[in-house]
Amino acid sequence: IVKNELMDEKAIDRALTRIAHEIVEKNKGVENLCLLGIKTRGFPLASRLADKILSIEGKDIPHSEIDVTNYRDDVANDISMAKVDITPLNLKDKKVVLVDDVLYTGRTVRAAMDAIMDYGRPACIQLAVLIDRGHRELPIRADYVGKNLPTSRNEKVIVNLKEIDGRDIVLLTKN
Ligand code: 3GP
Ligand code: 5GP
Ligand code: MG
Repeated sequence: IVKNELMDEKAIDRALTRIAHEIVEKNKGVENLCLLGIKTRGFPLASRLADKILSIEGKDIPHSEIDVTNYRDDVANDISMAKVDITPLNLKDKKVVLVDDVLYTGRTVRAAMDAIMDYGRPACIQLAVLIDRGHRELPIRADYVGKNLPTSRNEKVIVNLKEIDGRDIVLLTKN
C-alpha cells in the first residue's frame, strides 16, 4: 500500500481557518448559527471551527455531534431507524452547518439532513467538509471545502485528527 501525504497539521489548520472565515462571511455574522459534526471525525472538526469563529467574532457557537448511521439507506434496517443519536441542541430556525471529514457519495449527508428534518425545522442547512473526494451518487455539494481531491474509487483518504488519532494528517492510500 502506497501512502501519499495530502495535508499536514499546518495545512489542515489553514483550511479550517479559511472555512471559519467563509462561514462568518456567508452568514453575515454568526447569529442563529450552530455546528453539527457528523459522527466520529466531524465532531472535532466542528469544535475547531467553533474555536476559530470564537476568536474571529468573539461569540460562542453551539456545536454538537450527530450520529446518522441508522439513517443511512445502505446501512440501516427498519428497526434501527427508530434510534438516532441526534444533538441536544434546539435546531428550530437555526442555521445549521453540518461538518464532516470526507464527502464521498453524499449518502451520509443525505441521512444527516433527514435526521435534522425529523428533529426540528432549521432555517437552513449548510455543509462544510475537510476533503471532497468526488464520486457523488446524490445531488449534494459542500458549501465549504478544505481540499478538493479527485480520487479513484479504490483509493481511500485517511484523516487523522489529534483528538482521536493523536496527530493531524491527511493521507491518500492506493492499493
Ligand atoms: P470517521 O467519520 O470518523 O472518519 O464511515 C465510518 C468511518 O469509516 C468513518 O469514520 C470513515 O473515516 C471511515 N471510512 C474510511 N473509508 C471509508 C469509505 O470509503 N466509506 C465510508 N463510508 N467510510 C469510510
Ligand atoms: P459518503 O456518505 O459521502 O459516501 O461518505 C462520507 C462519510 O464516509 C464520511 O463521514 C466519511 O468519514 C466517510 N468516508 C467516505 N470515504 C472516505 C474516505 O476515503 N476516507 C475517510 N476517512 N472517510 C471516508
Ligand atoms: Mg466522517
